[in-house]
Amino acid sequence: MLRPVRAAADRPASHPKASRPKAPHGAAPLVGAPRIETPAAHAPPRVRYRPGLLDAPAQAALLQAVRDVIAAAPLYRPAMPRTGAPFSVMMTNAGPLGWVADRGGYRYQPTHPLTGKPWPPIPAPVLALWHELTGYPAPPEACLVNYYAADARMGLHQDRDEQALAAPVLSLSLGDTAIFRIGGTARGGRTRSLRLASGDAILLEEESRLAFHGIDRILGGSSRLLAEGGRFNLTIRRVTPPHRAGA
Ligand SMILES: O=C(O)CCC(=O)C(=O)O
Repeated sequence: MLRPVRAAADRPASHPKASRPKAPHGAAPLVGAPRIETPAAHAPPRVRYRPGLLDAPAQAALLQAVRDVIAAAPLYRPAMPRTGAPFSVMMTNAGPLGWVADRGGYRYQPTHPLTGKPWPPIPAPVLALWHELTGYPAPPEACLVNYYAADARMGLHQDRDEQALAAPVLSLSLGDTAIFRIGGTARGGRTRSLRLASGDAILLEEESRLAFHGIDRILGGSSRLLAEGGRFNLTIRRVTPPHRAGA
């Protein structure tokens, strides 16, 4: 069961915006981000941050959904384009499209790279959260599942393999707390960090949609949700613009 949105407390260029973005459904803007009136490419923008969005039953239900996805589409270790260096993070996907990385590059594809099977459907609770939090008029097409063991990390990067850059990116955390780092839309500028604990959600949208972001480290043992330890992150994205997909 998902905890309801609290009503009152609740690759191209960036799009700087002077005012705070409106939160969907009258929810207050999310806390945890400093007010930045004129975000520049080198400054970390606001992100919508929902600490504790998912209560314990909702986390358990989402974890079971993740385990079901993994049973159908096993976690595998992607590799960096060109060098073939392995990621420290393991990945799988749900949805009509999955994000993959290998020597051939970064891309979306409809099938698992090892099994050749279509990715399983995006779990219902994930679809519900997407619609509740984003207000985007089309469903997501990709739910990337990242698994971080205690020593895994993810370097600063932009999410820019999608054509639907007007759609937000929703990120959900389960398990050990992660130190999330976010900067501006240009590499090398100021960054700031945020702790993402189990049940937290963030949205990259508007001026933060193309912000550089990554995971510095995992605080091993900070959650007991995963028996094996570590952290799952679900990164939920619309890949194609709705008019092209007919959605
Ligand atoms: O694990 C996270 O919170 C971030 C994941 C991420 O940046 C990505 O999958 O592109």
